[in-house]
Amino acid sequence: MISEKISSEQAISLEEKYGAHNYHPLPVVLSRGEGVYVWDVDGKQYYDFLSAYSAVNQGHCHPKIIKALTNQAQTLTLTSRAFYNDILGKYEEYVTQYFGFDKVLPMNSGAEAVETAIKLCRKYAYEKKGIAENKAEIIVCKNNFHGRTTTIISFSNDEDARKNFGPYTAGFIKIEYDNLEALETALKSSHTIAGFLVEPIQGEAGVYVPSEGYLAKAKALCEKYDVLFIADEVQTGIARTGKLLAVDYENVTPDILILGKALSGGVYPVSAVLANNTIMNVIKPGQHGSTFGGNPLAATVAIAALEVIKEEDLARNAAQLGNLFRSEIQKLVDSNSLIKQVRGKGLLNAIIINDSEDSSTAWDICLKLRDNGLLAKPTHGNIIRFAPPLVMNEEQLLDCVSIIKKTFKEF
Ligand code: IF1
Repeated sequence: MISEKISSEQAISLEEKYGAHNYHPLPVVLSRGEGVYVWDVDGKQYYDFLSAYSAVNQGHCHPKIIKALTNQAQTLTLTSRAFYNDILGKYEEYVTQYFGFDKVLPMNSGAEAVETAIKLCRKYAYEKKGIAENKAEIIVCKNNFHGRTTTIISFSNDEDARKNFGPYTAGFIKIEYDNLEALETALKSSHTIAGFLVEPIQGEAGVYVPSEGYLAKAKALCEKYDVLFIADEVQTGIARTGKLLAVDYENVTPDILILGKALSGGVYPVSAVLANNTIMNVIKPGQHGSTFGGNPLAATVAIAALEVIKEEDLARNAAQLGNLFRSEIQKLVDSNSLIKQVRGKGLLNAIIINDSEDSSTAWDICLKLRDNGLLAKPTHGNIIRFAPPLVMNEEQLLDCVSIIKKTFKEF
């Protein structure tokens, strides 16, 4: 059954009939991926300019990561944490030293890691700061995206993400993103604030890069008011923005660091929460966990995925190609009234289409880009995200730029 070839139409109708309609995918049916390329069921080749929302930074099916996966998969995939195994401790040492923290709490999805960070922050507030039980508040930013669990959408202001999923979790204060005054006002407003949870660049909101110095000053304010600075680098981390972490641009060390997506190179769900002992040691046996969290397969894959980032110097490549991409697209902005702006850092970029949020222009452009051999997808209405795998080379990037220019000319 699975091995039988299937047409695009068949694949789409099966999903329509048997799958929940929680997505509206671009009409293209992929069957193979390698490096910066994906192929559809008819063998047509595309550049992948979404990278599975920045999960395949290392490129599709990276040989080193696949080898690690297949070897471990034939040896030991899951022990649960009821017992020790010979992989997890090695991974915990590797990943904590890689990012410079004392400890890691391994989870699976990004949302699970965000939930874990919220629980850790609250528990620390009660047990180390003496905040009254159930009174802890966490400051978050408007237009945030941290995942899809009930608690996380409780502090979302995206109606699609939160409507009719109530009742909502309490204990969150929303402030303007990239606004230090708003942050200080919130920090002053209450003595029960436990943490500030922030994306170093707001991805889903449309790749909003905050002002220079925002992250460093926000961290300083958190220190001043003894509040934990929690960086959600699920999308911006793992070299995507041209540094290992987006916070590295401002030499900010978060109190709690959240990772996911490309932590596994898109090969397996792997996420992680990192913190130092004073914070992480508030978690005692039996107080948090997950069946698959930190399993030998995930741990082996994550080590390989992180080694690739260093061995292939993907942060530097992302920084260089990102500058080239934005300077090339800027020429298009200057010459084509359809594009208002290009923005981003490293290879996390977006272009803003000169049309209303609810127009289908961005979608129509993505359909044309698909016809021209490049896959991308709008985030909100009129914003198209461009995030290719970080293994792309200059020739491929310039080829993509010419596809984008050609497509916009057709509009
Ligand atoms: C969808 C995009 C959205 C994230 C940040 C945590 C998570 C994500 C900063 C949760 C996940 C994914 C989820 C996916 C679309 C995509 C996404 F910006 F990356 F494109 F939605 F914002 N923190 N982002 O970006 O991680 O539980 O998904 O592993 O839900 O539609 P997850």
